Amino acid sequence: MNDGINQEQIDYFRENGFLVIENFLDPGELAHWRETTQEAVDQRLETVSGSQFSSSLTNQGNPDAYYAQVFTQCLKLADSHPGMHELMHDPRLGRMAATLAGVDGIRIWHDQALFKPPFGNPTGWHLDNPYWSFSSPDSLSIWVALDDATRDNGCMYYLPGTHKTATYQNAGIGQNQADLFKFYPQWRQIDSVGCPCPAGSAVFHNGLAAHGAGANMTNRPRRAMTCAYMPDGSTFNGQRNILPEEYFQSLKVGDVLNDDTINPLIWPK
Ligand SMILES: O=C(O)CCC(=O)C(=O)O
Ligand SMILES: [Fe+2]
Repeated sequence: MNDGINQEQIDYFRENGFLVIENFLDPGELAHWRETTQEAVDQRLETVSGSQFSSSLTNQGNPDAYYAQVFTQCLKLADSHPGMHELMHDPRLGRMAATLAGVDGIRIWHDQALFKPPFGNPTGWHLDNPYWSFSSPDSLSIWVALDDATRDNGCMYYLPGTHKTATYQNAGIGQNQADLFKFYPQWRQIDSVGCPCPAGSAVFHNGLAAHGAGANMTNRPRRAMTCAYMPDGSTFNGQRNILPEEYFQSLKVGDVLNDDTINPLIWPK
């Protein structure tokens, strides 16, 4: 694993809100991440098919819905798959995330597999942090390409620097690619940067950086494994997102989100 982060990379990330890590996984690690993620996703889809939990653990409740065809989304796979638990709890990932964010400690907010299906819909421009139960200028995610992500099959695109001017207004991932610009009309002046990623490479992005992905125009899936991170010490903002109902009910706005089972501290261990 190419887990070193140098000052130039930190500067680039803080300036632009995203950073590509080339050759993040070596070929052996890539094979292991692919196999583990595919198995965890297959298991999840089997477990939830037809069950009442389908809406919270995957977006495939109605496979014909527009959003279900943006990607197959499986959340919190580390909770149900031991191999995925091991991959996501790797302290090297935590150190990279904490270093880029410039924070002492980092917790997993949630992992999620995002498999854009063959001929899948584009991922509309959006921000991530406004979905989550804490608000932080330092939240971030890693997005690991398990297949070559290209301009043909839905690689990631970013609007550089938008994390610096983002408020918490968000459009969500809907059918209109451009809904986000209703809230941020000034961002229409910014040229997007596509980030084609060979399999095994990764991109980090700040949770307030505007991003999206193109349609998958190929007949093959574009698989990615991702993990979102919360700086240690972040506080509850009133939104439920992935929080279990009982825990959510017990929280007051401003409480520190420090439950080690739900949001494990992966750096420092
Ligand atoms: O994989 C995609 O198409 C979108 C990924 C994304 O929005 C994210 O990782 O935050
Ligand atoms: Fe996102």
